[in-house]
This record gives sequence, structure tokens and C-alpha cells, in this order.
Amino acid sequence: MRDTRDYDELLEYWVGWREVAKPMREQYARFVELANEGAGELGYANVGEMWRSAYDMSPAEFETESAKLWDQVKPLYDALHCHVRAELGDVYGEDKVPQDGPIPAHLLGNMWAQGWASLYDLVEPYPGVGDIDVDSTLKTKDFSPQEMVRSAENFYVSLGMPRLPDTFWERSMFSKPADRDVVCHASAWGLDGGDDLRIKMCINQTYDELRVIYHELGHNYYQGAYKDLPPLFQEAAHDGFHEAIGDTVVLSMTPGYLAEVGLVKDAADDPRAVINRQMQMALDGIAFLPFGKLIDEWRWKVFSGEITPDNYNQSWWDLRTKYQGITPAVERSEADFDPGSKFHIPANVPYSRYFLARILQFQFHRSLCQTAGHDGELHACSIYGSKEAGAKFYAMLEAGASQPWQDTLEAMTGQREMDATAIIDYFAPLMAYLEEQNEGRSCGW
Ligand code: X8Z
Ligand code: ZN
Repeated sequence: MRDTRDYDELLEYWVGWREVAKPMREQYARFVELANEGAGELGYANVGEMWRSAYDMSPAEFETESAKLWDQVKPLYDALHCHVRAELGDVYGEDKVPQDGPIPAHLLGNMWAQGWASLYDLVEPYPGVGDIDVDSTLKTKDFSPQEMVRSAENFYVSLGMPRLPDTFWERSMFSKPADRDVVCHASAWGLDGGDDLRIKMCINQTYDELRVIYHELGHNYYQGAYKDLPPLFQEAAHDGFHEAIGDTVVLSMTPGYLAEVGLVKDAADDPRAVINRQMQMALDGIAFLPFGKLIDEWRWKVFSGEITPDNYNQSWWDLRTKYQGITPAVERSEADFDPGSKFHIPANVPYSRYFLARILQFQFHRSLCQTAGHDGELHACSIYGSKEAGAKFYAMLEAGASQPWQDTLEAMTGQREMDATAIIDYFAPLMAYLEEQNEGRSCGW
């Protein structure tokens, strides 16, 4: 789906992937009953309430908090949506991509339309300006999975953090085994009280996957840092922090850093290259935000009983359209179970964490860049090699869950609240570009 631009071929993959989810429907409904029973025994009204209780505030306050963050970033998403829809209209025709409605969900270069980075070639603002094509370096230099993981480890080590233990290299799974089925969805493990760190992943030679490796190691470094705390504190400040560690490091993978470690040829000193790079990042991080928000909104309602099995699929698509402005290109019905096609639903992994992380990472980055003594615009900052930033970062990891997350956030950033101003400021150059491009277009769906 990353590579092809054939409407029908994409649709075939999109539909096929969702066939496997259909038989999950009944089992999922039963699972919801059982999980709620368990949550009830622990004193919660339902699983959704239990999940929303993990943020040192009431479940209702958490809902308000995440709605507030979404309101802050929505204008940026809407501007990106408008521009991408226009470009897709040129590629596929406005009969296929109507310019006043939601985008067909299979055209965004990703099975779930959750990250649009592979559409970059269609929307590259200034063709050819600045080399940010890490994909091609990984292929021409034929990076092995181990080398890609080593590159991520080296970043953390440059901050003064320890090397990963030998057992990490011996026991992790980096490649898809040929002889058996495995869950390929990337994960990081802190076993044996945090002494046995591993990742499990089927690594491909792409920039997307390189970023996932940096992300996973963020989990491992957290697990290694809090391992000596009492067991109840061996956790992140909240789960969004766990997801944000590696993502924060990814923000330091600037063209300057990538050139320094040989992943791109050279970093262009050109304002147009900044816009290109920001577009590449926004297709990943900004496109993701509504998706990150809606997954748990659907589950909160499922667990509370507001959404019932007879409207599982309809309510799913209502949210997908409301937040992401996308729509299925073929009719869906309650014989389908499209939520089941996304790993975290059957695996029952809470998802708000990723939404929070995509906002927190910029807050962390802003403060670490300050500590690193970065002078100039935030998007040009890489904390690579900064022992000062590394020490501050590691102190946050070592604190684990030993205090309310607001205290941890304050120690790190001086702020007690999650706040999207850092991500908005970061993307100000791209926002100006998008507004210019969207002039005269009618945005929205
Ligand atoms: O599931 C993940 C990680 C494992 S913690 C690979 N992510 C979400 C996803 O793939 O849907 C990272 C970004 C969002
Ligand atoms: Zn993760």
C-alpha cells in the first residue's frame, strides 16, 4: 500500500485485510463482557473507566484533557487533510476523491490511514530540494536489521545512556522467522525485573521502520532506568510517557543528524528543504493525531455499553469520518468488524497513549533542546551527543511512576500540563505553506 497508486489494487488489499477481522466480531463482544466483569471486580464501572483512571485525575477530567489537546491540533490536521485531498484528487480524479467530502480510506498509503508518510512523493512541496530519502540509503547501503538497531542504540548512548545488555542482542527478534507464524507488530519487553531487555519486530529496510526501532528502544531504556525502583513504581509516569520517549528521540533525527551518521548524503541549508522535511514529518505525526484519538473513544463507548455489537461497525466509521475525514470506498455493514483489523483492538492495548505521546514528544523536545543549549528554531534542533540533555532525560526515566506524572512533567519541562503549543510552534513553517496552498480551496468534509 506504500508503493502502489492503483485505486483498485489498493482497494483489494484494504478489503482483504478486513476479511480476517470478521470472525473476531462475536468473540470480541464476549470479550468485552468478560473484561468488564474483571474491571468491576477491581472497583471500576467498566474497562474504559479503568483505563481513564490511570492519569492522576478523574476519568471525566481525562476525557476533557484529551479533548482539549485535540482542539489545539485540529486546525493543523484540517489544513493537511485539505491539501492531501486536493493532491489525491489530481492523482485519482475528483470523481474518486470528491473535493468536498471525506477521502477514500484506502488511498492514504497505509492499511489504516493512520500515517501517510508514503504519500510524500505526491505532495513534496519543492521537488528534489534537500535529501531526506533515508529509504534509499538503507537499501543502497544494504543495512541489516542489526545495523538499524545499532544506529538507534548509538543515539541513546550519545546521550550518556548505557549500551544495551548482551542478552538484548542474543534474545531479541529482529527479523520475521521463515519457519513459523509470529506477531510482527513491534513490541519492547523488560523482562526479569528489567535486566532482560528485548525487542520483537519484523524489521524491513525502510525509514518508517527505522523510526519504529528508535521508538521501541525508548521503551527499553525506560524499563532499564526504572528497574531498581519498588515494583509498583516500575512503570512510566503515565503510559503516554512510555510511548513518547523514543518519539522524542526521533525528533532529533534531523537532516543534520542523518547526514552525520551517513543516512542521507548531506543536509541542505535551504528554507525550502525545511518545508519538505516538515511535510514528511506531518504526514506521519499530524496525520496520526485523529486516529490516535478516536480508537479509545470507540472503545470507551463499547465498554460503557453506549456502543453495542449491533452498531460496532457503523459507530467505528462514524468516528473515522468525524475525526479523520475518511470513508470506506465500498459498503460496510454489521457483518464486518473493521475495528478488529487494527492490532491494538484484539490485543486490547489502550491507544490514547499514542495520541498523548505525539503531543508530549514535542514538549519534551522543546525542553531538552533548551538544556542542550540549542540556539535557533526548534525544528533544527537535535540533542544527539548532548550529555546535558541526556542527563535530564534519564532522570525522568529513572523516576518511573514514583510520583504523579504532573511532577515528573514539571521537573522535565517546567509545566504541569500536557500542552500542544510545542507541536503547533514546531510546525508553524508548514502551516504557513499549507494555508497558502489551500487558499481558494474549500476545506472540510
Ligand atoms: O504500536 C505501536 C508501537 C508499539 S508500542 C509500534 N505504535 C502505534 C501503532 O503502530 O499503531 C507506534 C505508533 C502507533
Ligand atoms: Zn510503543
